[in-house]
Amino acid sequence: MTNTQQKQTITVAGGYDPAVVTLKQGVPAQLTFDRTSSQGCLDVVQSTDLKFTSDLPLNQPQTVTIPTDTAGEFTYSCGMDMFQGKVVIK
Ligand SMILES: [Cu+2]
Repeated sequence: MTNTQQKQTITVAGGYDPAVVTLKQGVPAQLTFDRTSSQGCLDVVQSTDLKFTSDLPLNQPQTVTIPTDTAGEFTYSCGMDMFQGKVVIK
């Protein structure tokens, strides 16, 4: 991993895989959500903690940039907060 950028792809298919992503503090980060199944109600992903929201059309990976200034554990979820994933920044 370089110190200039970090990227992680999360597969969305009846949940989030991997469910926990660990990122380095202070290094710009992008998460790409790849929704590969119409299962569940995962067509929106959102995070109040990480300040993003994105529609997830089937089989069209969507990339969001997230802040990594603050260390800690942050959650994101589907539009109805039924499925959750976690980002750990340290
Ligand atoms: Cu939901």
